[in-house]
Amino acid sequence: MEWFRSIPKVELHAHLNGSIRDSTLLELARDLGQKGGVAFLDVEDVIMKNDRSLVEVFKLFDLIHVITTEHSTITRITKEVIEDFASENVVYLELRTTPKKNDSIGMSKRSYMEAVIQGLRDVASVDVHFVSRTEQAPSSLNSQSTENSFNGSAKKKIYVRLLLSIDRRETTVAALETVELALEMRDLGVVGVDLSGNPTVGEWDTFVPALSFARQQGLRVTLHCGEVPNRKEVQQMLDFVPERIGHACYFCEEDWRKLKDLNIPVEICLTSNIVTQSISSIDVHHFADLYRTQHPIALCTDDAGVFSTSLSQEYSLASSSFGIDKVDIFDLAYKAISLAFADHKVKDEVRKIFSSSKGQLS
Ligand code: 6MZ
Repeated sequence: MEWFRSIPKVELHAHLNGSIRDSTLLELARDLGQKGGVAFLDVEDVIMKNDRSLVEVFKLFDLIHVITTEHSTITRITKEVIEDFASENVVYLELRTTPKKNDSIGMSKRSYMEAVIQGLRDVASVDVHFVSRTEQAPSSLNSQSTENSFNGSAKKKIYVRLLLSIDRRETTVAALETVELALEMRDLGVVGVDLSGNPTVGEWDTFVPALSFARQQGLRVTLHCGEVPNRKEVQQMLDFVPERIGHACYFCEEDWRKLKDLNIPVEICLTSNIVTQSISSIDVHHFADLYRTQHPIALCTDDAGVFSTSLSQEYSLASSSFGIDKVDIFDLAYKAISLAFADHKVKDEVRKIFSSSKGQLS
């Protein structure tokens, strides 16, 4: 494991509320339990459970969202999630989260995202670079942004970019609101939008206006695709030609052909797919075929907290399950850089970090 931790890595599919440390989640649940907000013992059981079906995972997310409702909590978990990824040498992180509106505590989608940005600013143990487009463009949100560009310090560095998720429970109007917010927050490192949430809920047509608008405006789009069997939706999603998709568990021959013809990169979440039983066992995972045929792929955690994994563990699992040696594992991690939604300048910087780490191969 030590070697897998030590190499630089790129994380492209990580949900904020799925990546919370167990210790933090338990602490927050205990606090809320004392206030009578949840029954702590029940919550503890759910949080510490190891095997979860997809249905249970979405129940858990509803519970997590109750526990993490406050702005200050969103700021705290963002800070910790960044620290955790940086501590295992993730040098570029695309973090996704669903902006939430909650009138009872005065939370708007924008104020939710401001709490996330505050979490990025609060990280002190590593240098966080999260400004994407220009470091001078003034906007109400980015007045402190230049402070977070790298300035020659010796601290560990992590580039962070954000994706705003549209939850499949949302309406067309709510989805459009998220895209508008993403556009307003480009100067703070928002590079794209994601469609996620319980895959058995919602219809593709509901989200097309928002996703098309995002694309028109130059945002990148990634979709959770084929996480449950849904032939028609997989075809519709592939016809949309997103810049990336996540999962691709329930694909038929024709879907694979289309995906490959269109060269759409796939975010691969091995542990998540096995734990939720979307894939019956690692040896039949589609990673093997995509890797062998050199299709663009990136190993990702999905929900490091919920699935008790880390990006290092995902690389280690791929190596041991599919017999990939260190040189090729390093190469797999390196190739994920080109699939990032950040601009070329950032990707070049990340490539430099990889080049200077090549010594770790010997
Ligand atoms: C689909 C998922 C997911 O956005 O509140 N999410 N959506 N499939 C998955 N595979 C297991 N894992 C996480 O993070 C949690 C939210 O991300 C989505 C769900 O909408 C979940 O509520 P945020 O930070």
